[in-house]
Amino acid sequence: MDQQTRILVAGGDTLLGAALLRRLHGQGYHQLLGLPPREPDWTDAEQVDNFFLRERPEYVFLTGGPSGGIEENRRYPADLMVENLQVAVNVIPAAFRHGIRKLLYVGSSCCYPKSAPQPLRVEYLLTGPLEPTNLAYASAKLAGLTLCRAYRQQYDAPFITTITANLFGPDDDFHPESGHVISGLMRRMHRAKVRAEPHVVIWGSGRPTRDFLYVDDAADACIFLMRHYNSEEPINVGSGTERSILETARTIAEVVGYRGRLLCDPNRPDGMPRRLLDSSPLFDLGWRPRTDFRTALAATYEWFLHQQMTEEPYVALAV
Ligand code: GFB
Repeated sequence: MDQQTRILVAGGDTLLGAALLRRLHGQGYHQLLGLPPREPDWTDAEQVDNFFLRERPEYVFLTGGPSGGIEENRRYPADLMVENLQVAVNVIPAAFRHGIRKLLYVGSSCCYPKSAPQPLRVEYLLTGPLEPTNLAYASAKLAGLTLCRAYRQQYDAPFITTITANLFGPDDDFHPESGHVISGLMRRMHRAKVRAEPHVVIWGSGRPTRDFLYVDDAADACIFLMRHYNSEEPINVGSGTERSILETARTIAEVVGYRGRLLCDPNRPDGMPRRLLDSSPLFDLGWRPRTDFRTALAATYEWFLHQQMTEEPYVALAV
């Protein structure tokens, strides 16, 4: 992959896709194809095929398909599953038919069985039942991982796959209900600070743990793997660190400057009890995340505040 290579980020409007475009651009890659909003609809097979025919991408990062936090997964499992399946079955075969040089498919840590040993190693995939709160979404992502492996086995296709930890950062969905835990809590704490509210509710028991990775680091890892990894085994992309939701909420409160109480709501689901990726295979290749957690949270909050100022006044008022 050199700076003249024709690169496609299929899903440039997703959290990770947007970060990939930022990092690739920053590293001097000029031939970035189909930048949002000129992306085709990746769920539409004809649009996808025409795009590959017209734009002739050589390298493809496949980050497309919708995702959301635990509540979004509870409300819209069918939509999440269908659209992620459609994106996979459109883009992966099209990439093969059009003879691309390499494809990287991005899976999710929710693909691991609920009760798998920790830290999660790729050999634990498909060894047990999934966490029910994200069964549909995770099944679609597992289908994408399996399809890439099938193309490698049958056609020796140059397709690799990653499993990313819980990502956060600029361009995340900060909606208080549909967002992932960091963006959702950051927004609710900001609102509570502005309104001087005495407490903020943390969903669930606060005890589950997650492996949080700043999205710019995740994007750098994907670029690194595109250059240096070529195996049919998926590879984990995580921070190497596990934090409880309550501990995470406290750090977000410090970054936001919210001094009220944090109350757990056990009526909301916890999701998977623990989720720490074993990222040692990636670290052994020579890659490490660069951004410490608090710095990443501060950068995310700064981005959020900037969005608040530039959004339409009525949206900003709703914090
Ligand atoms: O990241 P998250 O939404 O889902 O929630 P998963 C992680 C944990 O944080 C759960 C708790 O225990 C939630 O109950 N939590 C506390 C909150 N407060 C909040 C809040 O305000 N918002 C949210 N969202 N959670 C996601 C999947 O699973 O993992 C995605 O939903 C994706 O599809 C991602 O796969 C990697 O971490 O359980």
